[in-house]
Amino acid sequence: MNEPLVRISQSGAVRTLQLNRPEALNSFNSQLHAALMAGLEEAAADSAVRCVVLSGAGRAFCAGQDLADPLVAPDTTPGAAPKDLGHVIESLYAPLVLRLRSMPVPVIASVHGVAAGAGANLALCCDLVVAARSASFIQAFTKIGLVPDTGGTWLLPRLVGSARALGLALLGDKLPAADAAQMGLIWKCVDDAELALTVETLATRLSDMPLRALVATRKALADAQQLDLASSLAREAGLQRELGAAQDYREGVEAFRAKRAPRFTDR
Ligand code: LHQ
Repeated sequence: MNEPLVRISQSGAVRTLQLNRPEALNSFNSQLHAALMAGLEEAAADSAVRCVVLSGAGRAFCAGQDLADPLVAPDTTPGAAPKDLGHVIESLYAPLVLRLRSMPVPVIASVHGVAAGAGANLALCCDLVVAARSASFIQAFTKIGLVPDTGGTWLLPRLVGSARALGLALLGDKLPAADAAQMGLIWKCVDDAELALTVETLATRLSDMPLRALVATRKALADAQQLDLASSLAREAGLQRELGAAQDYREGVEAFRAKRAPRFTDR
């Protein structure tokens, strides 16, 4: 039987989606895009899933777009039309980013080995990025004459500020995970042997939390980048109004007052 392009597993309420094209460092072709999108849709629709972990099989997280894929590989025949990379972004990468950022549950990127190009920004789109010490992040785009995509131009300056975003994007150097954590590009860098357990513990912890609050927090923090203070305050009021009417708020306060652990059920 053929290996699936995305290996899907479930442990408790945690769904793991593992990119599985190790022979090409999990680089994206159309089939991998379709499999990942389907895996995310399935996880989003399944109320038993309360956290998603994204990882890669083999020695890398993801090397970005598969540059050998005829979809993007320049045709060297004289007079051949250029490949429409804009269409590739619009039809594959942009929907993937928007799907990830609108997941009804938190998403953790578990990064070992290299995360390059769209693979780096795919990880950075996740809510929390935990990387093994031997992992690295490469904004590989300018090296092949392109700009950062998969949300990179939006994410990088927000995560690390303009000066560092420009340095990373212009130079395309390999950034070790420890430096990525130190500059605030990712949440955490851990020793290689600790990656699996760290991610598992974090995912279980998130899956026990009030998910609607987590998802609203993700969106409020992102949206606030475009808002002034008064508008952010108004937005916070609106979100508290909404969340304050939900079961998880009642449960959280009741558990606090009863000095017991809460059991959150909303999704
Ligand atoms: C690969 C790839 C790869 C195919 C390694 N493709 N085979 C969006 C839309 C439209 C167009 C274009 O792009 C985008 C977004 C993007 O993602 S652009 C950026 C695309 N990615 C890159 O430019 C990264 C290219 N790869 C590398 O720079 C290196 O391979 C890295 C730094 C990832 C890993 O280096 P090493 O650990 O030294 O491994 P390697 O280079 O020896 O690669 C191992 C194999 O994987 C090798 O194949 P081979 O048959 O020789 O063993 C590579 O050709 C293959 N591979 N990345 N993106």
